[in-house]
Amino acid sequence: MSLSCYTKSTRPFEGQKPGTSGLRKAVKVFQLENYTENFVQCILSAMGGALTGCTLVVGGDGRYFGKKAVDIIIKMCAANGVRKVLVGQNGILSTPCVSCMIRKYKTAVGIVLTASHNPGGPDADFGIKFNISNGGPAPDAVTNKIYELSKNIVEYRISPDVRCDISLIGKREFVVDSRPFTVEVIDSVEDYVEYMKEIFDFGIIKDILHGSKGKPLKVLINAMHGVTGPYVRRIFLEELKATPDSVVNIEPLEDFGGHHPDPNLTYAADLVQALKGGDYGFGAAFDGDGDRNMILGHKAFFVTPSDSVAVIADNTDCIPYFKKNGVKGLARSMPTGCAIDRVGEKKGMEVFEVPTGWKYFGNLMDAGRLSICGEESFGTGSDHIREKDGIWAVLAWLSILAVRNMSVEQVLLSHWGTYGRNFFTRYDYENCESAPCNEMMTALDAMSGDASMVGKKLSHGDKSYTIAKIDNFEYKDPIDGAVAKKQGVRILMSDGSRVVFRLSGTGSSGATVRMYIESYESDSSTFTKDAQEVLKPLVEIALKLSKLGDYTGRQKPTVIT
Ligand code: G16
Repeated sequence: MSLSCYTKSTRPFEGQKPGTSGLRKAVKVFQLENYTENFVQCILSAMGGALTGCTLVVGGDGRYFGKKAVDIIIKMCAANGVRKVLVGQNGILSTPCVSCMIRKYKTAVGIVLTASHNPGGPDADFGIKFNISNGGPAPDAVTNKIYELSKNIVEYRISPDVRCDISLIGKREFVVDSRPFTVEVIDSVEDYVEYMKEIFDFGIIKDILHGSKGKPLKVLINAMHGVTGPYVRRIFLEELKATPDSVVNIEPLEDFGGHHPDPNLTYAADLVQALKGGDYGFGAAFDGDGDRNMILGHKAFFVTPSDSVAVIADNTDCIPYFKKNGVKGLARSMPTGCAIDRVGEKKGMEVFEVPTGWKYFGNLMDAGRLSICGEESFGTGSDHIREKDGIWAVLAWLSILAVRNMSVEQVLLSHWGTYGRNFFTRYDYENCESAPCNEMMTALDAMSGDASMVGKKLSHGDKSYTIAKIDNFEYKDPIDGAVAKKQGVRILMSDGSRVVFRLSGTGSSGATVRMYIESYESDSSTFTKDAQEVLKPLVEIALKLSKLGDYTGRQKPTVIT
């Protein structure tokens, strides 16, 4: 029997503009009549002719409203001419896994249902992200097109009788408007796990976990009730045979247990506490959708994400994937600490500085100029897929510890010994009022256009810095020439220290101000100092210069990393 399609009338909603990584709003907003349908139709319409007969991957981080969204997407794909939908069992697929599957099955596109590290549940956030055929987040040109379509949408297409139980693995065949339409529910972790086994040598990782060459490395992996739970179970418990107490919070929950699924020192405080106890040599946590990671060593020795990617870039000989494919170039987002630049310089490799957003790495990878990249926002990854990848980062670290036979702290000390240390911190002021934050950014932008700022001396206590350059970061993609303007105000000091201000593009309401502070030290006596202590004078200078406290009314940040 052929199922019917219907065209439903609708009206545009304001603000369906994708941010740094997809459209993120409160669940209650996505639940408004036609809100989700409108946005999904705009994604499908933006594909134009590529839509007909294509295969689409869909899945997400398991948060509240995910299953409902999968159902809507299946029904709308059926009515819009998509040939096949590949969906993770129960709607579960990590963001890196979606990227892996788009590439493996050479499907046209993917839709990821996640608000990443934002809290989940009926009163929290939801998100929809569109990934293109290289497996990466849609670039600005595509998301702008989706946004433009959303402003004028008058109807969407849906086939309400396409019903599919996504808890059961297997293929369901339908005929919709006389066209064949397939939904295939697949195991959420298998393809990803197989790929990780190709990239890494699981044997050497198993060896350090079990101490075949010395004392076993005791690890604690915290999935924070996000999507990585099933992946952690399969990889760490079943493949690497880690002891059951090596993993915690591996049941995905629709509200992440009421927590922020954000792997940083504030929101993953229980991991930090557990590591401080001294029993573990290695700790890691992931965010809701599994693309972010935090790495800790013995006694909660914190590896900044900026250092983490630099260390991986410096130790590629420990990872079979890079031994086989070589390393073509390195990159970081603009606010990320510059430690990786030093690795690139020493190894004679290109190092790219792109705006915040993983989507900016995709073209460089596709062009064969970039292999390893990272962001200060706890994102680390490589050209094995086109998303950042939390579990990949942990397996990379464990490979390095195994081959080098060192602790996390020893790896860092040795790295700083070679390259010097880029001290880095980020202050977040979350959920501020938007208007004054915009005013602050406008004032900083004006400062960046004021030539008299260059050469200005700024002091706090006995520390002084001189402004060498101040601008609002602009990026021209070296591959397609696309230009991204006003990506954050950078204040570059004559000694290489940096202050950066930008507004987050991932919040669901209000404004979040991010202030990034970095300074470089080559004197080894400073390497073990506390970053907050070293950076304090520059923090004070940045706060005074920006008048951040006056604009936001906040005397303290919400999160410091
Ligand atoms: C997203 C992007 C990242 C970006 C991060 C922070 O991560 O994929 O590339 O660095 O947001 O963005 P912002 O500073 O604008 O909040 P995720 O993990 O949220 O998808």
